[in-house]
Amino acid sequence: MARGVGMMILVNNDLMTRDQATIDIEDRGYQFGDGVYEVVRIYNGVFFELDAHLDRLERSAAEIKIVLPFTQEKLKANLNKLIQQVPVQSGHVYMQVTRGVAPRNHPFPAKTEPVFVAYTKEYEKEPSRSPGRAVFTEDIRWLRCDIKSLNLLGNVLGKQFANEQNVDEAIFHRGEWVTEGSSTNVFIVKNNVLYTHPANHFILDGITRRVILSDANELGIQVEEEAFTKQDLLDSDEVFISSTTQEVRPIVEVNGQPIGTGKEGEITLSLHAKFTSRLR
Ligand code: DCS
Repeated sequence: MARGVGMMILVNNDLMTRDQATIDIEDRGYQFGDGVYEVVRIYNGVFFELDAHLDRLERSAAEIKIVLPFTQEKLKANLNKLIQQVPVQSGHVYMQVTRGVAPRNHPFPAKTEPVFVAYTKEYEKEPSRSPGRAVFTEDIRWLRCDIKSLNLLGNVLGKQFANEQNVDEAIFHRGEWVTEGSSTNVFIVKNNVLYTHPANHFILDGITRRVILSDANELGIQVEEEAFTKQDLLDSDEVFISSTTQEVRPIVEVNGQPIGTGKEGEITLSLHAKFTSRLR
């Protein structure tokens, strides 16, 4: 990331320039990945689904026994200060909280203050939502994928694998069962029924995923939160992925095999249209 002039970082309750923001070498986020994070989209200068993201941040933190060092109200006020200082038209805010700074030792330190950091990014161009391609790869992550943890090695290796094959996403599976993408949730459509993995410890319960499920209900699309296999996915009529940054993105080829007609499907299109209509 460029050290752009005017880039401001929120560190706990204070706004500062990037050069002023320093991270201790014994921050547990740095040494253990001991922390959690969120990415919130900004459309037309406004946070999208901020409350849902802040609730999830609090939940992720609580699951690893970090108590946020401020109330959600205070955090919201701080984030608003951040985008007042550095206005963002279309982009996102990244935020993370770590357990804090202490001499390196696995157990939680007796006393430590969590360290919170947030900064925004303005997109130079809108993220692509053109039909994408994916590859399957074994889900080697731990069994608490519901926690939005800073430990992203499995995700990073998955995305790198996809990049090396010149495709857009790695679709994880445990044995035959599809879980989610390396940074997205995965949906399939078969005979006009929308399927996605249930929100349990095998996946991150995506905020975009929740919006899509509610939109599908409103559109009268039958929804089943049910796990499906790799073969189900290959045999489906439509596949799409969802995330804060990629919204609803059609996947038209997996492991070199075309899905359905090989073009963006109708249900995918209608769900993206519905999603976009929320942003007006
Ligand atoms: N699954 C995983 C593993 C993710 O990392 C993400 C988001 C999602 C699903 C989708 O969740 P949201 O709909 O709440 O975004 N990944 C974020 C990330 O690391 N960068 O951008 C989004």
